[in-house]
Amino acid sequence: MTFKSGYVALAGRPNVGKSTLLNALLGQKLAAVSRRPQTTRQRVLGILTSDLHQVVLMDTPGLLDPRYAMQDALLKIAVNSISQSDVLAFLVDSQKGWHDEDWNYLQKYRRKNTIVVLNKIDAVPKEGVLELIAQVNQATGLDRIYPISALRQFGLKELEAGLIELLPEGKPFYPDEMVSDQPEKFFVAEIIREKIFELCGAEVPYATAVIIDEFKEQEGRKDVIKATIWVEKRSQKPILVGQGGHKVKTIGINARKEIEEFLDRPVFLELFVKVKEKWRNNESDIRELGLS
Ligand SMILES: Nc1nc2c(ncn2[C@@H]2O[C@H](COP(=O)(O)OP(=O)(O)O)[C@@H](O)[C@H]2O)c(=O)[nH]1
Ligand SMILES: [Mg+2]
Repeated sequence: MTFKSGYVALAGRPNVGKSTLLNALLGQKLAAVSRRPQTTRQRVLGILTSDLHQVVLMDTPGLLDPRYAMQDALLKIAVNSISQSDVLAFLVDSQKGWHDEDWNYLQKYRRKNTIVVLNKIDAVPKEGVLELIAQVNQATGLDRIYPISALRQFGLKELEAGLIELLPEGKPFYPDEMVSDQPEKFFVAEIIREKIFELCGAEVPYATAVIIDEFKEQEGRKDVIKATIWVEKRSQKPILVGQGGHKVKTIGINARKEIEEFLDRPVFLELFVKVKEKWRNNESDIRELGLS
């Protein structure tokens, strides 16, 4: 049999479960997941390789109507990923049903090979899922519709088989031991960002960017990681720092545990909180913070 390999874009509106699906398909946590929309800020690659195929999954920021410069940059990343893909896997949140917006984005970005993934079926009664499949099929004319739960890991085998079926024949793009194209440093920053989303209310997480200033591996000693959490207003700094530094300390402890799991070695993590006024509205700041 000939080897098959290609790129699959996991795309859809914010919060439909794209990052959760990437992690579930890889059986490893790569992408930051959160209950809030717009946690994903970069294209994250996850590479699934077997003897017969290589599926290069691209997690992407959510499709939305951009309201500020950072959202413009995010939408561009998503649209570029879709245009580079061999297969578009368009995710829909089954709990929310099929919306006009899903239909609009699907029409706009549809590729020759497009499948629809109905995620979160664990939260919907079976009849609801069957109705949704019929509805999506009628609206889009697509018959490759996969009901899954990324969280509970239902339907993933069928989905994976469906993706492989659509891959073009070709050599692998990456060595078979490679799981992502991003360096460890990137995932460390993502883990810290995820903890900020978990621990800080409302607006602040969206106003933050995490930059790893130092990542030093040391023979026989713990690795040293120093990171800065950038916020965009003076008033946001005390919210992140907390009473007597309590908040940033908790972010640090939670992040360190997960970073150690991810790297499979002990680390020393130091966090700083700094202000860069209105960075989300400033294109050069967005570039400097590595977001475009
Ligand atoms: N019930 C349920 N929740 C899910 C499922 N997949 C993802 N979620 C939740 O949906 C939220 C958004 O997930 P995330 O992967 O960050 O979505 P993204 O914005 O599309 O990347 C998180 O709270 C996830 O735990 C699923 O299959 N079932
Ligand atoms: Mg995401």
